[in-house]
Amino acid sequence: MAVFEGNFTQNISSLKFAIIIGRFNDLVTDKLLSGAQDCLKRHGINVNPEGTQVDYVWVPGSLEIPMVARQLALSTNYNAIICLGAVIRGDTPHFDYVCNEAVKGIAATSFETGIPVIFGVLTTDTMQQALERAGIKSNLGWNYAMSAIEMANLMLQIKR
Ligand code: INI
Repeated sequence: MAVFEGNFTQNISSLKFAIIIGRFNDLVTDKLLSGAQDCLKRHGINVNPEGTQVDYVWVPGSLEIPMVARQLALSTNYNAIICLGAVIRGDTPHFDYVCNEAVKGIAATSFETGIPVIFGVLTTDTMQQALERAGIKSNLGWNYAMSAIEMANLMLQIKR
């Protein structure tokens, strides 16, 4: 028997990622993106959009993230896909609809395609809480990128 665990050191130069970013609340999503890029870069991944390791796709809001994630996952060009969005309750009466559709669609995409799709959509009551998670206190963009590297490497191990 064996223990499988994703790591942060192997296959680094061959890994490919897509990052999908919602423009809605881009004060927050821009910062999540910076955190994710910082993490990928410090693990040796070339985050330059002109390079071969990370593609970036901007969408209007979190509701559009799942369909784009699905399309990218079906292309099989990526080891993992990171979805970045920010849904803030104070801004909208349809907070719950946007959150539910985003989480359902992202989870379904992972499940259907076998490509790790990381749920990096912040769901908070206030802009203050969102900003605290996007850089004022910590930057969860970093954590989402860590999950992407870990899952990319784990899938390479268990697909063998
Ligand atoms: N999209 C978000 O990413 N965050 C939000 O807080 C939000 N609010 O508040 O409505 C939001 N709405 C836009 C939605 O994601 C779609 O882009 C839009 O409905 C067009 O389909």
